[in-house]
Amino acid sequence: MPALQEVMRQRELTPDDVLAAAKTYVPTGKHDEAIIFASGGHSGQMFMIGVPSMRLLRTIAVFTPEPWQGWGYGVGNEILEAGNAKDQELTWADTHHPALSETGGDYDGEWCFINDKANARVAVIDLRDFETKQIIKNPISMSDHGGTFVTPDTDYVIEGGQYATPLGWEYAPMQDYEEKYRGMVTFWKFDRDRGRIDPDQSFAIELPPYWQDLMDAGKKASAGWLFGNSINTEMAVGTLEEGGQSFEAGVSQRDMDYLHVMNMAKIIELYKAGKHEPINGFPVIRLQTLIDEGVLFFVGEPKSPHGVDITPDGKFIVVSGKLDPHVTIYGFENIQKAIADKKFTSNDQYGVPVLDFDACKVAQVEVGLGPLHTQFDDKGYAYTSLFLEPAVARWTLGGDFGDLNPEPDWTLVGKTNVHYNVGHLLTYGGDTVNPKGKFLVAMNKWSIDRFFPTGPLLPQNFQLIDITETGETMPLLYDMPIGFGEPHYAQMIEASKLKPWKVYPEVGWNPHKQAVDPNHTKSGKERIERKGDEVHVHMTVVRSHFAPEHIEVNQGDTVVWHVTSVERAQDATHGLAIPAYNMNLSIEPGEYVQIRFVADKAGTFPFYCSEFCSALHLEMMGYLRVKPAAVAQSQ
Ligand code: RUQ
Ligand code: CUA
Repeated sequence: MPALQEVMRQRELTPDDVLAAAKTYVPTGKHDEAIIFASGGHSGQMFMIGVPSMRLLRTIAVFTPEPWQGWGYGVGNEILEAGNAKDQELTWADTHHPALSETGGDYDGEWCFINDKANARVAVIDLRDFETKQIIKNPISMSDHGGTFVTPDTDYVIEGGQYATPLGWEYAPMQDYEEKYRGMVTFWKFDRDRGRIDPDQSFAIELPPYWQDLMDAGKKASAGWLFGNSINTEMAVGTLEEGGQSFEAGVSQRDMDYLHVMNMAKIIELYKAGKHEPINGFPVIRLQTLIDEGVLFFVGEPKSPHGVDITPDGKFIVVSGKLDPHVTIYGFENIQKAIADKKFTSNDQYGVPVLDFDACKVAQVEVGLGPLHTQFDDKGYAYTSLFLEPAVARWTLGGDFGDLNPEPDWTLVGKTNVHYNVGHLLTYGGDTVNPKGKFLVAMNKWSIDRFFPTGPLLPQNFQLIDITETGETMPLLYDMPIGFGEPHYAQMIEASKLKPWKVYPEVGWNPHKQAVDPNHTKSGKERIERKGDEVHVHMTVVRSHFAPEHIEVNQGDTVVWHVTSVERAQDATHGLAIPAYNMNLSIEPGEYVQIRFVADKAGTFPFYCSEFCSALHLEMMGYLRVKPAAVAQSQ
């Protein structure tokens, strides 16, 4: 193809570049085969990204008000407020780990959960309309990190803590650290029929004040168990000001921290049997109860561990120690046997039995510097991110699964350099019982020279890597700048597993109830009704007008504005921007929304449609007139 050769010459592209482009290019009108749901880091949102094109498809507003989606500007406010920390309003979050809902250990494409590390909150997103339906503030913790992770059928959403505080986060001096500070894991019961977490069936467990880090729920062979990492088993309290050690130094002194092994099925039974006490009104199973009932064990893990990832068959637990060049692989059967044989080397200072490391360990693979997280594929490979190199390592899982002394075929196969400082990585379904292989994305924290410099603050870099071939070959295909927050984890699902609505199922649909709302307005029935101090506006929207267009109220009236889109055409979204009252709605085809506010500012306020919906979009407007109280009274 002479034209192709000419373009390659002019743009200085190598054959490998052109091959990478051909593997990722998605022509107009065609869709991506997979979708990434990425945490949005400090943006507090989630991002949907198409693969292999790496095009950003949309942001999902979660913890942060977002005007385009009308989130927190009249609608969604109660959901956001439910996440307040006591009386403090929160308008951002540090989202870390999205968790797609699972059935039988595989993504089912129905729900997504995500945590806020900064304030220990969890959100529920419905994947029919990609809207946040619920935000929950953890009643006993101000910090989480090991969340969200789901059990194989999404019965529970797991939220593990991070920085220890007294449970309920009341004041306690650092001298009281060992006695008063505690860690936790919270088990949020998910009610799939209602599409909500049910706080009344949820509970937490009290843990020693080690900083619990990532978690992963057992699956298949290990279903019913939960595994979690910890750092700061030193219980360093940070003595820099007294001439001692910083947290950085104090927290990384020991060579081993503790892998937490939790018998989740039994812990749930303890909760159901009432073996808990309330803290801040929330049921907590005490540490002593966990010890007495034999449902919590520790195993040493080297060194300042970060990721804990369970193999697709559920038989092995892979732990990466940030300061150890190996990944350590524990066998679930080995752990069970060590528990049954009481192979404890000691108890920790709170009395938790510590299992013999060598009895639980199956293998260690030297993967390289700064291993963090591991994902899997369909060929028996595991992939570990190496923050310090920075690279992605591919290694083989020991062949004979289930053998307590497998042949030493846990081996490093190859590495691909990434740019730069990779944190999490993800493969296609890479944390499920059914990983697909094919693509891997390195979620790089630094981009340095990869893009045009956007000032001193640079985007992160998602790098798409082709993992279809076996052996050492793992070519880099594409760089995607992420200039809107620092994503931590992400998951990739087949696009065909998602069943999004193209328009809301019926006119008058209330997305918060996922049902037709009795208050919706039918065409021809638009009206304004006064009920005491409340003025109810029953409005419809359709290209390109509001009905009614004139709304006159008295200063001090409460306006209850019911807006129904009678549109049935895909993508015929309207907005409703109300100046001075800081409101903007996104009214999608068929949607019913209700806003309520006190008309405390007198004046003339042109409201208008804020989505370019038609040729006469500018004409889609109306007037809200708020008559001053003095004038209204004199009439
Ligand atoms: S993590 S720092 Cu998932 Cu590696 Cu939050
Ligand atoms: Cu409706 Cu613009």
